[in-house]
Amino acid sequence: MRRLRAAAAFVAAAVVLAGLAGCAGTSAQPKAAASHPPVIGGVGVEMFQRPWTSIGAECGSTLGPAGFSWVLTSPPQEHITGSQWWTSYQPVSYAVDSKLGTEEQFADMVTACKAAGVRVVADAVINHMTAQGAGTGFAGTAFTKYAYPGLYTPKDFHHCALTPDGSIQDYTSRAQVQTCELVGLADLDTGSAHVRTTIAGYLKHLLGLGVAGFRIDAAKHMAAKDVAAIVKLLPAGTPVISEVIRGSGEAVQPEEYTRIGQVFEFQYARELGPQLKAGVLMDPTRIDEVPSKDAAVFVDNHDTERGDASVTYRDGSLYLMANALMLADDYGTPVIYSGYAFSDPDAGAPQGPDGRVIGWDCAGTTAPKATYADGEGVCTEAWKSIAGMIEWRTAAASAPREPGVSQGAAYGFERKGKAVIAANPGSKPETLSVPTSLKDGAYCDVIADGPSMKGCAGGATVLVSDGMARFELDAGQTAAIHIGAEPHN
Ligand code: LM2
Ligand code: CA
Repeated sequence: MRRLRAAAAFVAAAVVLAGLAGCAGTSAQPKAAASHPPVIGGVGVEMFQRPWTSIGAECGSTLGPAGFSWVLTSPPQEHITGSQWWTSYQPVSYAVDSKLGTEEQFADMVTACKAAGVRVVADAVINHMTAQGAGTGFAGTAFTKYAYPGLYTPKDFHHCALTPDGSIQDYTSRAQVQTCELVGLADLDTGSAHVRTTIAGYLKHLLGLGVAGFRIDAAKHMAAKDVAAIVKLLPAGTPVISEVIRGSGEAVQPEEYTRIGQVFEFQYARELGPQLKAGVLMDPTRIDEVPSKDAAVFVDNHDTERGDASVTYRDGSLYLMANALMLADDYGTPVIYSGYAFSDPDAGAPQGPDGRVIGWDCAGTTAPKATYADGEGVCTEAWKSIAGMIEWRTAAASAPREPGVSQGAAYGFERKGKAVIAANPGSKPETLSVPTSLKDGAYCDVIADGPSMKGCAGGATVLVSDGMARFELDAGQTAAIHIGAEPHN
């Protein structure tokens, strides 16, 4: 056992060293840049279906002060009309005019966010256009499927003959996944020079409006070499995060895209969520996950909260716990998710008579609620526990994650010498002692009280003595302390 562990640690160290050797280099080696695609880093938040004016306001009031580095917006381009949220994923043109706002509002949001130290990442829907056969888009552009004025004509699309209706059926077939239609969405021929330049033109336009990078929607459905060719047309250093939903046995895997940028690692939540639901937390296995530097991770996103996510806003304290554990981890770039409550998975965010989403304000929300009305914002980004954990994460910096300890359902771990977290996903109170090298004293609990710099406001503390952080945890409670959360002696 001991030998095995040592061997595993040795391999891990060797991998880390190899990684360092690859990027540290000895200076003027232009190749080094190519082996390390740009990473946006820090902590991000997906603000799903939030109008640009709402995001701009929150950058100053909430996101900047909480320490978020970037915000992921919903797709900004013109789309089909309708009340469902997913109209955003059926582009009609690349005009920045959508249910979420105008180009001017988009630019104002970017300016406001930049002023608050928050970068804007846009969701780039570039694999396809509409599934809808004909109509007029949100900004007034008339279209038919495969013909989008000023952009594309039928020759710019794959017209796959591999399935009876041209839609993807078999995910073990690379050709189907990448050249047939995803749920009937007109599939762009991303191998063509015209398509690549047109897409890059749109993305450059967004960069001109100040965005910092992109989520590449449905990246799995484009050959990695096509995505790479498009990204290559953008200014060097533009970070992208490819959405490649990992599926075992599938032809296309996330690893193919890590030379372009980070990928969303879906496996992370698939491992963490069920542990919380079962009330049995364990150290992460990292099996079937890309290396940390290549991963963007999340507890849920707009698709998985409507799909297979085990833990969502509906789970209150467990959802908070999942997000806190993700922020405490030393793996990947964490992305918090903030959407709205729904009972109908198709239901869009509340719209005004003009079809624009009305938006909501999270000032005043400081914690998860027991219940939400349909359409009500969840406001995860405004929870003081999240801001507290971003502070905790900054304090933990690059300190490694120590092996966890358990007592009953309670589980906790230290980021060596810097910070300790403990969580009780069980149904009764637990006492847990976590080994730590923090000095003795009473530390502010940043989950209960938010960032300690704001003064340990509620007075919740955790005692450290004799090399142990001693947690008393109610059912469903998470607590976290760090080296900057001044001991109160
Ligand atoms: C994504 N990532 O790869 C997005 O994260 C996901 O939200 C998108 O699907 C998808 N890819 C395409 O961009 C969403 C939504 C689908 C919806 C599509 C297109 O999850 O349900 O499909 O957008 O709007 C809808 C209907 C579906 C219908 C389709 C075509 O829900 O039943 O399929 O339109 O009419 C026949
Ligand atoms: Ca495709």
